[in-house]
Amino acid sequence: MVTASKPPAKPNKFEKYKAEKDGLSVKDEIEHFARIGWEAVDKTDLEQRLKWLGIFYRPVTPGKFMFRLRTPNGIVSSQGMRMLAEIVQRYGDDGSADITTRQNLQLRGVRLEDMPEIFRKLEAVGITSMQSGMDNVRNITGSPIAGIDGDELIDTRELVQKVQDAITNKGQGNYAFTNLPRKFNIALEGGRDNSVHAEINDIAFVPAYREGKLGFNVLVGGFFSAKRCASAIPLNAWIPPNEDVVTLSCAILSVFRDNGSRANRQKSRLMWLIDEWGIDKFRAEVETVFGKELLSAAPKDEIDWDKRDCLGVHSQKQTGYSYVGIHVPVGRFDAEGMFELARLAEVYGQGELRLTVEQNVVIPYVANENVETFLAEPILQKYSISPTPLVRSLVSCTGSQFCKFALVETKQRALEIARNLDEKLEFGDRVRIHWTGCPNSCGQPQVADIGLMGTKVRKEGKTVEGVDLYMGGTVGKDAKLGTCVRKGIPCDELPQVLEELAIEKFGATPKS
Ligand code: SRM
Ligand code: SF4
Repeated sequence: MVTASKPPAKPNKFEKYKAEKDGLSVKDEIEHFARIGWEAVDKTDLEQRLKWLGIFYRPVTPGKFMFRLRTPNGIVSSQGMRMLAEIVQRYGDDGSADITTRQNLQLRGVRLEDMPEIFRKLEAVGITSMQSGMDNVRNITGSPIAGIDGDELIDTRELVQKVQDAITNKGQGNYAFTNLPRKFNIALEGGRDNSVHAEINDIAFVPAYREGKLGFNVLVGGFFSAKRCASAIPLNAWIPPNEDVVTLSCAILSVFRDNGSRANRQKSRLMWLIDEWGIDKFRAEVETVFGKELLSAAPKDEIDWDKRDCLGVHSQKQTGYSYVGIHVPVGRFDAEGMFELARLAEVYGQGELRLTVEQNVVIPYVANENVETFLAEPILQKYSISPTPLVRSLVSCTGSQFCKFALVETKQRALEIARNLDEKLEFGDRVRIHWTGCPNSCGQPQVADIGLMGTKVRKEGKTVEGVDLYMGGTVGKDAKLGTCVRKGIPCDELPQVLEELAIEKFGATPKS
């Protein structure tokens, strides 16, 4: 078993329990846990270590677990989606699924006693949940239209899968990377529009030509946390789009694992280590583990487009085919919706669905002559291909319905406000609103035109739900993070505030 080579002077409580027993080891106990029932499971195993398998105890709904999968590059087979729908369906009103801001899926209402069977079923359809939570590498993102985008530079699908396989030992679990100092995000962009939000990942690979050869420039250290948000910075490295991507990812992870701070968890993300060492020393340490010389970065990358949201019907690079982007409001769907989208992918496509970081779905390979029939499918009334403007670009984290960190309810409120404003106002351009229930920033308010971060506010002698307002986030080419421009807006005043903002800053006009 690999452990941190630099024991912390004063380890935090997470480090103590990780040192006692690696999170991954609960894999061998899952049948036992299922037999004894969740109430009898050791508290740390229940509330913490199970996250190594993607099983999240929810204090808000005890006994009904959240189950986080891995969907590398956002790809799910229709067979897999149907299997997931069956799991969700079994839990009746408790069962639902969320598309996450890392183009991933989380199931709701899952019971611990069912987990052994669920794992067997998922293995049969090639889905893993291994190392999807806590101090692990999260779902690895890539362009949702990889391999079908006519303007794509590098098809990242295979590489993303390879990086995931290396880190998780092909989904079986890999003790080499289960005791990182903190969570870790990796993204591989192959398109021109920075679909993955490269700048907010601990490692991002972005396409770049070096001496006429196409490969990736490497960025490191991007992250959000309650105390600090930082954009990724250049490692000054370029690598070809081959196995080197896997080797370099593992090298960076090893350097982080062995040297990252394990004392204060607010200072444990990769950027803190880069700050401590300086980028040159960090690069040199990575190069040593990488085992060969790192080439310097290409002078510029190829991210030169605005970010696409992929909704609607678009021609593929394969002649005669289109991909169809389908909007799933704030990423939440039920078993019926999952079954239906799986069916559409099978009947009209090639049995594959893609997920986006905007929490939506793409169905590739719809033959052009079938697009009209496809669009007449009843499920597209619920999950539209052309939703109203604000709803279209709405993103939201989980919020207080299931998350104990949440200071506000998010998804339902986000939708209600956006729908009402869409009814009142006419919008020219898209306005991207991101909601996040607390400063952890899972809903990425800093990348939005309008970011709303949950907080508590005093109003008329009472504590009520409110938000801090973020603005100025840009995506795509030259993406930059937005900042907080106004604090403590009570949620009941928000519709008015947003209406004024939409008119003054985003050119919206009242509908007559
Ligand atoms: Fe997150 C913790 C949900 C993307 C930063 N995040 C949590 C937990 C696990 C807390 C908990 O145990 O309740 C949330 C689970 C709630 C639930 O029941 O769903 C949670 N995070 C989510 C998701 C589901 C939001 C969503 O609705 O899409 C996203 C799952 C992604 C995935 O598939 O793996 C999600 N979280 C993010 C992102 C966005 C991203 O990766 O682009 C961030 C900011 C980027 C980053 O990490 O640098 C993010 N989540 C956090 C943090 C703050 C990390 C830090 O360094 O301080 C926490 C708290 C923590 O780790 O201590 C957190
Ligand atoms: Fe929970 Fe906060 Fe993340 Fe929202 S931002 S899912 S409330 S931890």
